[in-house]
Amino acid sequence: MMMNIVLFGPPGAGKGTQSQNLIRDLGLVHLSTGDLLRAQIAAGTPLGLEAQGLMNAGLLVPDHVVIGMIRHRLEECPDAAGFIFDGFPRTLAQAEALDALLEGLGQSIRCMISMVVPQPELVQRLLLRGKDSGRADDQNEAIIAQRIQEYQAKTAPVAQYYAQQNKWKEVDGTGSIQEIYSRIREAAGC
Ligand code: B4P
Repeated sequence: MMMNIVLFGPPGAGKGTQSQNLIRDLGLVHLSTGDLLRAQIAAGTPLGLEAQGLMNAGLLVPDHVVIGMIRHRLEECPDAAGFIFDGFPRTLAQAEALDALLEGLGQSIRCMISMVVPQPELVQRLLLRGKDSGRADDQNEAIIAQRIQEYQAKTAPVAQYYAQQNKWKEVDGTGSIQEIYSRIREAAGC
């Protein structure tokens, strides 16, 4: 059985950061829709062009775009020991689509780890990253606020979806990266 973990939290919660630790230690495949979208933008594909304006404005990209990308990556990795889903699912439609895709493979989500970080710290972390990441969506406080608002309106309800399946686990996302990582491993039981 694959070990499939969803890392969940608002922008800047540390999903990408902690994903790196999990893939290093557990040999899982990292599936970050943010990274996949940025790769499409860098390659100048039609999909990337469609996504770029939305991302730079702090808005979510349409469900069908990200679901298609995830389907493609799952098909590319039939022998994976499991996946870390980072930044996906971000809407209820995406969560349902992910369950259906995994069911088609005879697999399921083991747990969803929700990282909790107070809003002022999120803003601070993202502005700090924006200084050298070159990410347009990290450089402006109004765009960061828009991303957090989008998260609260569309993404936060996804936690309830996993809670109903008894798969939702909450961890404190503040402190050192190593401390948070230990909390995640404990919550996931791995
Ligand atoms: P993402 O790339 O997923 O961006 P993110 O949420 O900002 O990144 P992440 O949460 O991984 O960053 P991290 O906390 O690790 O999405 C970008 C955009 O793509 C979205 O706004 C949307 O437009 C689009 N998109 C992506 N997926 C989508 C989907 N499924 N549906 C629709 N649209 C989608 O890191 C933040 C910073 O904090 C880093 O600098 C890090 O070093 C720092 N940090 C981490 N842990 C820390 C700690 N413990 N202490 C201090 N700093 C820490």
